[in-house]
Order: sequence, then structure tokens, then C-alpha cells
Amino acid sequence: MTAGSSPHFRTCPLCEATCGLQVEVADGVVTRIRGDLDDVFSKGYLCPKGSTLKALHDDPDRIRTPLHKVDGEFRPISWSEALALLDERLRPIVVEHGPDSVGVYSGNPWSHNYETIIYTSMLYGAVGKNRFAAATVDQRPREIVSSVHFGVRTAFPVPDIDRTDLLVLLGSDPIESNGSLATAPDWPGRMAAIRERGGRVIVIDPRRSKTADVADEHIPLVPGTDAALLAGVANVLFADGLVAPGATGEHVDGLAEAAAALAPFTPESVAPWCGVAASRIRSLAHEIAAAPSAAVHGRLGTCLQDLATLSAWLLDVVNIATGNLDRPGGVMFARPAALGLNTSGRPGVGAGSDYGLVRSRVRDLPGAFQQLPAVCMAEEIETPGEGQVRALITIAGNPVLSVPDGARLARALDSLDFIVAVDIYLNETTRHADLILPAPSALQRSHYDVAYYQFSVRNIANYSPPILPLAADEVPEWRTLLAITGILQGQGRDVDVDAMDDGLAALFAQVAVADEHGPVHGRGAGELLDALHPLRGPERILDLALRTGPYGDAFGTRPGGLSLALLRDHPHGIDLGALVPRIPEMLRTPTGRIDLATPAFVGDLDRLRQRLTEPHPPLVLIGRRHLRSNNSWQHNITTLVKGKERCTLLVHPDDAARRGLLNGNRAVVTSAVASLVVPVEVTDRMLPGVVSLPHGWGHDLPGTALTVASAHAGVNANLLAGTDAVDPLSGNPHLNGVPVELTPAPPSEEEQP
Ligand SMILES: Nc1nc2c(c(=O)[nH]1)N[C@H]1C(S)=C(S)[C@@H](COP(=O)(O)OP(=O)(O)OC[C@H]3O[C@@H](n4cnc5c(=O)[nH]c(N)nc54)[C@H](O)[C@@H]3O)O[C@H]1N2
Ligand SMILES: Nc1nc2c(c(=O)[nH]1)N[C@H]1C(S)=C(S)[C@@H](COP(=O)(O)OP(=O)(O)OC[C@H]3O[C@@H](n4cnc5c(=O)[nH]c(N)nc54)[C@H](O)[C@@H]3O)O[C@H]1N2
Ligand code: SF4
Ligand SMILES: [Mo]
Repeated sequence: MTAGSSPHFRTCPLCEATCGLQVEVADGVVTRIRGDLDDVFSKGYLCPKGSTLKALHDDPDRIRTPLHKVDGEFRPISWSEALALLDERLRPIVVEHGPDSVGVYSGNPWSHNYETIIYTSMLYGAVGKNRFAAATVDQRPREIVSSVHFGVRTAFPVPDIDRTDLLVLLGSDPIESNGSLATAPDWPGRMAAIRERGGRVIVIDPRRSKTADVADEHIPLVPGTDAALLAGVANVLFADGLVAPGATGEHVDGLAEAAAALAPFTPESVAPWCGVAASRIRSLAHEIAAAPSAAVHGRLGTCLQDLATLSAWLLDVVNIATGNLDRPGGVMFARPAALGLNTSGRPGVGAGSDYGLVRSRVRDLPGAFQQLPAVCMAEEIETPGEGQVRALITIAGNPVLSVPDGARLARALDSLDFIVAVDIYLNETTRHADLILPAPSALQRSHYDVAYYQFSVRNIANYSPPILPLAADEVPEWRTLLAITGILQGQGRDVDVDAMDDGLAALFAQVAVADEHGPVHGRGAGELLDALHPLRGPERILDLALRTGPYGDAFGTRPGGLSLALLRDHPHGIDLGALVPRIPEMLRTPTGRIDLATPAFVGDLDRLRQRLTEPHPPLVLIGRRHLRSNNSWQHNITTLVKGKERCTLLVHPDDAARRGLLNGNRAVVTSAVASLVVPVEVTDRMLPGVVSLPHGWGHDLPGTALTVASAHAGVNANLLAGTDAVDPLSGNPHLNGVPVELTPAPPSEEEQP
């Protein structure tokens, strides 16, 4: 620490790992950011992105005032002008064309911010069904299966990596990504610890990733074939009498039906299609069954594919059949301290899933959790008729780079009557907006990881107060979301945000006192609200949620329990312990049971059977992540993008040789939708027939203000993908396995002699 500076402690909001940061501030300026050695969860670990919160805050391209597009040019306007504009332009659309005419797209940073999570709930009530989210180009298949099997979307079976004897990772690269749907700081250290205590790690991935490098074994497979491999594993478990569901089994129905349905999928029948030897599939099943504990975890690679929902169903079948669901060292459920979806109400039973109750208008794809698949966005904007999207609200999202066929989406966006983007940059998506409303930087807001503690490998509660103040003309993001909501509801430009906030807090308090199984049942909502005084905004809701949550002080009746005040006294967080078995208490299915024979999932084995007869395309494209990147938006930070070019196409030497390509050459990648020119990196890390290009690049579009990123533009991999190739059960796009062709690029102008 430098003289005169004071340390502040803060959870990093950039990825799922929730590392603790120590931020030093002198004279109102951040001087240094490093890992917080005393953080109860991360114990000093951080990645290169964590220390860039200062650079993000200071980035001159970060938007600090509302921007209004007039004649194609963005001009700064005041907040009151911005609200007047919303009233003039957005409100009439909803009045004239109804709630479905206003779409919403929320992106990944939305989920790392409790302000956006809490306050979008009100916005959702002010629009119709055209609510889209980055989750539908991500974990949606897993959420659907969780909601059907366990009753809520966030009931993700979390690999208990700190205690497991065998970790099997499919389609996940936590050494680069720092983990996903398994919140844990320091994956490198935690994975090394598995091996140090005599456990094993197996990575199943078409690419020999950095995670594969630190594993005991890498099993390459053909992209999109995880469901077949898992079906083969499950088949062996049933056929060889390895099924032992243990205590969880008492709450499971449908194992016999699953066994019968999987009987045809012998390892021999799936092996040629997966590109994995039948003997290895067979022995893998035996290893999982024999391990004292095993955690089979499938992530993004298994989600962005044609059979993604089936893969998630099979993951549950394998973990349940081997007794690994809900036992230490297997896959378990977190018990979050605040706003958990299965920590209140009647234990063991609930309303179940809304999966498929709402469907998209044009393509009839299933919605879930009040959202529709983002692959439908372009067609819902383009197709005239009742329910057509005419205006869009984006919140922390960059769909032009994130969803398939961003070129089509960009054209569709230009046809809208009005777009308001709540964002921090003028980028590939927000350049299409009529109005951009800036969010303050992460260092200017408080933080509690409402989302990621729902699937954390330990139960943790950690609150971070804001570190830097807001300038006089800056507005917290939650107030912006409330203002948009109120204006949509007809409150006009003088929308009373404080009254809306009071209303939301009162609603939360009423729900808490009405919960017969909750700790404040029967007390007065007013009493709770008085006790929360003078808190407002997200802190008030958080305090209420913590105090009425599973570890809460229940407003006095459980002394020593959690409250915001207690968390303020523990700036390094509170460790609530390792995961504990939660079945059946955590279930929220209508029957109070886990049904593995849900017809929609079991029935999808027919599609798998069909796929097994179809040849693979000669060359397919998959994605990848890099430690120094974060989806599409941290490319404007020099320390993160400097050095070797990141947006390269990885090509196996055989595939390169066949096409006359050398390392460093430029190649044309062509799909059914588009062609891109990319630099080639020849590497035996790829399975032959598979090439890899990261997503989130393509920063050379006109009209953006990304000085650093545009100098490291790369290409938008998602231009190559069409919106039609989806997993029909979830609407998730099939981005891992896009058929492509590859040819040498003609010499560029500079290269010509
Ligand atoms: N081909 C391919 N495509 C993919 C993937 C892949 O692996 N391959 N991955 C998919 C996945 S997993 C995801 S999650 C999506 C991500 O898809 P998106 O969420 O659409 O994309 P991001 O790049 O995360 O965009 C984040 C946006 O939030 C803004 N932002 C950052 N911080 C804040 C803030 O505090 N407040 C506000 N209001 N805005 C902020 C940024 O400027 C940026 O515009 O992409 C998906 N697309
Ligand atoms: N540094 C960094 N960290 C991040 C992000 C980032 O952009 N950069 N993004 C964050 C987000 S939004 C998310 S969702 C998480 C994702 O985190 P992870 O789930 O770990 O995802 P990826 O790192 O994309 O790894 C996916 C792996 O799947 C492999 N794969 C591709 N196709 C298939 C297939 O068909 N089957 C199998 N078995 N494997 C396949 C790829 O080669 C890749 O190694 O990371 C988060 N963390
Ligand atoms: S691993 Fe994730 S949470 Fe940790 S410092 Fe890096 S970006 Fe932040
Ligand atoms: Mo994601």
C-alpha cells in the first residue's frame, strides 16, 4: 500500500469466478488493484482481467453521458432530455402496437450485476413476450433441464471440485474461462489439488485446450457428439449393472424408462460418430461408476450444439445413475444466501417449469423463464404482423457480435422505430441505437453476486460497497432501468423512480411475510421496511433478501444471522461452508420428485438415432476463449489486447496441408452464410476436420467509438453462422460445429508485388 492510500475490497464482476480484489485508492484515484489475500473464497487469486477495472473506469471511450443519434451522429444530451425522448419515442410504440412490440435483449454483464438482475424484473412486466437474453446463446439447454428435473432454472448440478475423486469436463476450458456454472476462483489451483490428492481429471473436447494440458487425459471428440458419447456411457452403466443411485435415487422416477430408451445406444453404435473408441466409452463408464465420487460437468461446448438439451438430460442421467448427484465429491447444489430460486416457499415442491408455455411468434420456438431464444430476434423484427418487434431495449448486451448472423441482425436493427441501449460503450450493437444510456463503471456501484452464488462450489456471501463516487450527472443503472419501465408504463418524463423503488421493496417484503415456510411469516411488511430504513435501491432489496434468506437474521429472531450490516463488517466475505446435500428439500417440481423420463428429452433420442446415420461435414468450426478476453467487450483495454493476435483460426496440420496453408497465412473461411478472411495458426491441438475461431471480435465496423479495439479488430465469427441451425428443444444455436470450407486467401494489396 502506498502512503495515504486506503484499501477497499471488492468482488470482481467480470467473470463467474467472483475473485476478491484489493483496490487501493489515493486522493480519489485508483492506484493499484491486486488479489485480496484475505478473501474467503479466492485467497488472493486473480486473473489478468481483474486488475483492469481501473483501466475500464478510466477508458476515455467509456460513455459517461446519454447519447442521442441525430442525422446519424451521436450527440451528448442531458438525462432529462433523454427521459423526454423515451417518452416521445418509446412510449407511443407500446401504446399503439401493444407490449409485444417492444423487445428486450439482456447480455452477459447483466448477470454479473445485482442492479440489472433485480430491476429488470419490473421492466419485464412493462413489455410483452419478446424478451431475449444472451442466456439463449449459452446455458439455456442446461437451465431447461434443471427447471424440469429440479424445478428451477438455476438448480445447476455444480461439480464439487474441491472434494471430487474424478472430474470429467465436457466442453469447458476453465483454465481460460475461469469456469462456468461452477463458480470458483482459481480453477488452476483447484484442478491441481484434485490431482495432488490422488484424483483424476478427464477433459473431453475436440481441441487440446489448456485445461486438457493440465488434466490426466484428453479425449478428443467430434463437435456436437457429446449426447452420443454420454448415451454410450449411460448405456454401459445400465447394461453392466453399474447403476447405484444411492440416497438421491429415492427421489428419482424414470430410471427404468431411461435405461430402456438408451438400450440401443451401445458404445459400438455411437463410437464411429463421436470419433471416440468404443472401448474408451465403455471404460469411462466403468471409471465413473467405480470412483468413490465423480463429477461429470458439461459446459458451453455441450450447450452450443444441435443436441444440447439431450446432452444436459444425459449428464443428469449419468450423475444420478452413479449416485453422484447431491453427494460430496459428485455434483451438488449450492444454497445461496440471497434471492435463491429454491430457498424459499415450501421445501421440496413448487410450481415447476414454464418451459415451452410461451413460444416465438414466427418460428414457434419454445420460450422459458419469460424469455425467447435470441436466434429469433432478427425474424421477429423483420416479419410484419401482430406482435412484430418495433422497438428494442438492450441492457449490457452486444448481440450483433454474439448471436448467429450478426449482419442480418444489424440490418434488422436499422429497420426498428426506436432502440435504447443501456451500455458503457458505443459499439457494434449500440451504434444502431437512437439513444444510449450509460451505466456507471463497476467501481462506482455496490456489488453482490446474486446470480453466481446460486451455483458456487462453496456457499459464500460477500458484499462490496462502491469504491468511487458518482459524478453529479451520473445515474445508477437501477434508476435508469426503473425510468425506462415507468415511462413505458405511462408515467411520463417525470417518472417517480423513488416511488417505484419503494413499490418494489414493498412487494419483496410482502412476499417474505406471506411465505409460510419463511422466517418472517406473519409479521408486518411495514415492520420489515421500517427496519430497512434508510436503505434504498438494490441494497435495500439485498438486505431484505439476506435477512429473510436461509442464513438470515430474520429481522431479529435469529441473532447472528446474515444481514447487509454483517456483510459490511466482513469485507473479505463470509464463507458459509462446503456444499451440503439438499435433495429433496431443494426440489421445486410439482410432484416433489425428479423425473428422468420427461417425454421431450427421452423422445429426442430419436433425433440422435437419426444423426448417427448422417456423415459429418468435412470441416466444422467451433469457438474458444482466451484468458485475456471477455466475450466481445474487453477489447478496448490495451493491456488485455496487446501482444500476439488472438482472433486466429486454429487448423490441424493435415487440414492445412491439404489446402496448401502454412502457419501465418491468411485463409478464406466460407460457410453457407458468409466468407471471412482470417489468419491461420497451424496446430496439432485441433482434431482433424475441426477449426476454431473465437467469438466476440469484428471491431472494424464504422460508427463505433472503440479506439483500442478497432486497432485489434479481428473478425466476427458469428457472421458465418445462420439463425436456422438450432437445438429445437431449447432454441440454442448450433455454433459449435458450423460447416465451413477453407481456401488460401488471395494476397492482400500490401502483399502483392
Ligand atoms: N460463436 C460463439 N458465439 C457466442 C459464444 C461462443 O462461445 N461462440 N458465447 C456466447 C455466450 S456464452 C455469451 S454469454 C454471449 C455474450 O453475449 P452478449 O452478452 O451479447 O455479449 P457481451 O460481449 O458479453 O456484451 C456485453 C455488453 O455489455 C456492455 N457492458 C459491460 N459492462 C456493462 C455494465 O456494467 N452495464 C451495462 N449496461 N453494459 C455493460 C458491453 O459494452 C457490451 O456491449 O455470446 C455468445 N456467443
Ligand atoms: N477469459 C474469458 N473468460 C470467460 C469468458 C470469456 O470470453 N473469456 N466468457 C465467460 C462466459 S460468458 C462463459 S459462458 C464461460 C464459458 O466457459 P466454458 O464453458 O469453460 O467455455 P469455453 O472456454 O468456451 O470452452 C468451451 C470448450 O468447448 C470446446 N468445444 C467446442 N465444441 C465442442 C463440442 O461439441 N463438444 C465438446 N465436448 N467440447 C466442445 C471448445 O474447444 C472449448 O475448449 O466463460 C466465461 N469466462
Ligand atoms: S478470474 Fe474472473 S472474477 Fe477472477 S479476476 Fe479474473 S475476471 Fe475477475
Ligand atoms: Mo456466457
